[in-house]
Amino acid sequence: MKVIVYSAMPEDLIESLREHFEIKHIPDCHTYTDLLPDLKEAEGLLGSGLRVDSGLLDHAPNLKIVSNISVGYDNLDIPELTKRGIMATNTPGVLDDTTADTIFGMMLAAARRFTELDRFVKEGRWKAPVSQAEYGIDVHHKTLGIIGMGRIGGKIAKRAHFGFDMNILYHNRSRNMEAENRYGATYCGLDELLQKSDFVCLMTPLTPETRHLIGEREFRLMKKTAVFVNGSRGQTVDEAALIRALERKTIYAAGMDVFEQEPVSPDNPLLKMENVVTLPHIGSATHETRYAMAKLAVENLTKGLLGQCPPSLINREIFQI
Ligand code: 8YV
Repeated sequence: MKVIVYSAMPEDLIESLREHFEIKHIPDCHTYTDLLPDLKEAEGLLGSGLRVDSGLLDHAPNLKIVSNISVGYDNLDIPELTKRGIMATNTPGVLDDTTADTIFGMMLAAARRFTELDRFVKEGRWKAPVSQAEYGIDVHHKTLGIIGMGRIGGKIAKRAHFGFDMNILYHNRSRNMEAENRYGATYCGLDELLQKSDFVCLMTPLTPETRHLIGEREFRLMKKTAVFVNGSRGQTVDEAALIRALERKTIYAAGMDVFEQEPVSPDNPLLKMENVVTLPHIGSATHETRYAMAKLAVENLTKGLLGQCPPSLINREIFQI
């Protein structure tokens, strides 16, 4: 069976795949056209970020499984894969703590102005003890609003509750009783969360319903002192509205790990703003976690192609066909 691995992958995991499959490794793949010579015979596709829709699938008549090395799977056309009887898998669970750490880092950096003041020191502008001009705002004991209380949201709530004594509000498709019972999180509507939170943390998956979930109206509902952090996908926020909100000081600061266009354009006004912390989509990017994600993706693909149910199968109906 032929498998295409289209992202960088640790050598020991490539070797474990070679025990069962013929592997074509194309680590520098940008569009599916880079895979065209091999797609026709491929039964498995393993990697992260590639758009998999009918454009690709029409060239892959033998494909049985697409194993995504990420928890988000907005790059996959799930209905189309399901219609064609192709399994789709992702990597939930193994990146929750690391991503929650990143979110807390961004909250602290934005509220306490770490990146701005790091430049202040390195550029030789620190000439006297700091004054009010360099003060930030506290994180501890504030109200944190989490939009999207899934696994990662739960880990953010855990840190907020036990580490920072924060009051937690959340908005989600369904109630998360673990977050309520263990971390004291209170379920509320989106508008109430936006109005009451000092920190607004966006963690929803990107779906047609969450595209531009946060825009002009939502920024206006937030406090003038609010810190907004996006750890989901760039498209969940109307970035032009965010830029206006920061320019007009409708909110205090933002932490952005994701952008509408990635890699972000050097002309993006967010990059010129001192009160915005920007990261290059590193939510899960540690050696340990990226290895764990790749390992789970390999397990998903191997089980799927060897006739067992992959541990993180998204379109479970495939297995009932
Ligand atoms: C990266 C992520 O997009 O898992 C996700 O949904 O956002 C990230 O971990 C991805 O894995 C990049 O390689």
